[in-house]
Amino acid sequence: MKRFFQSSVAILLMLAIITSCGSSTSKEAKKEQVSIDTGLITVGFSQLGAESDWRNTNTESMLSAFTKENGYNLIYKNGQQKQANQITSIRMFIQQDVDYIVLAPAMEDGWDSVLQEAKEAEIPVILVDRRVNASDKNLYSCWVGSDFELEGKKMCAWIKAFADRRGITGDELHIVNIQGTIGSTAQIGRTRALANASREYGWDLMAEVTGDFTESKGKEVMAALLKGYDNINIVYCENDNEAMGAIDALESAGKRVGPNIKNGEIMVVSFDGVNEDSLEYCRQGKISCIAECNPLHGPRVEALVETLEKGETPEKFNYVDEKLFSSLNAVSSITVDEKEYVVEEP
Ligand code: GYE
Repeated sequence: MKRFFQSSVAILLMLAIITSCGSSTSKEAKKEQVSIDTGLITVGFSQLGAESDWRNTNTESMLSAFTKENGYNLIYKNGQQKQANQITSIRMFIQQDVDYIVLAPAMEDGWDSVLQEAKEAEIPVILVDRRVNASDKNLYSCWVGSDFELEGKKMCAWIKAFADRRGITGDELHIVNIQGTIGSTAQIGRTRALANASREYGWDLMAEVTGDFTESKGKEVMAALLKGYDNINIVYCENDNEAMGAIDALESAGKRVGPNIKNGEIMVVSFDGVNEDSLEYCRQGKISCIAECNPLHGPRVEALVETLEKGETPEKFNYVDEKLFSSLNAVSSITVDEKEYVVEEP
């Protein structure tokens, strides 16, 4: 493996200043500072942003796996939810001749050229969390993350079972989807699962609008949806931060949030299960169901690097197992693709 960039001892790189991250908080800028020590494996990590609790937990997991004690120089860059920033970071990693590039891509499309550049520089790329839609799968060595469509299918199976249990027919479910960042794997999978279930069960899926995975946008979008539709009884939020924002908007508009849709409550469901506040909402029944999305990928990515260091080929696609949380006792388990999932306490 190449170590040529590491020949000088402890070069302090103020990377935050070099690239266009004017909006970085000082905390983020601090995370982006790095000192390069000789003899360690250098990893450039392009994180897509800091939009959610999931993301922040994921970043922490990466930072605590790729430490000097574990044998790594980690160059962390926050892309601020912009693909252009991530492409700039990857080009910088290539110039610095890092040993590995880890990419958590904002969206799926548009990575071919920069991945080709990394390949020509013989730097292996590991994808984490979301995926890329590359013309050639050999442009990256492997991926680790969640099955986002499965998460969505589990959620829809839960909604279906819940509605059946309460004697609510499909056409009585008036749903809005507050989507994640458009074009990201998490959004594509979760949206597809809901659209397919709506078609299959005759649910009234009235609107799909992006909340960009943030609390503020979730709130804004929910307020707008309430102006457009007066019969919403299910809000499918593609992450917990959006759900927190949506609940805020619903309550500010005088709506009651909860599972008793027959009695006029509006049911909120979401994804992640990382943030303590949303888990608490789930315990209270304010969020009726959460499909877990596990962000603790640091050690998993490190294990993939170790495999590559040994000259071995890791599995191309590495999925993590995830749960389903609800405090309502109406549904104890659901089955998706012939596999049973027990609904657990949040
Ligand atoms: O669900 C959301 C985050 O890609 C799995 O991105 C990730 C999603 C996660 O912003 O909270």
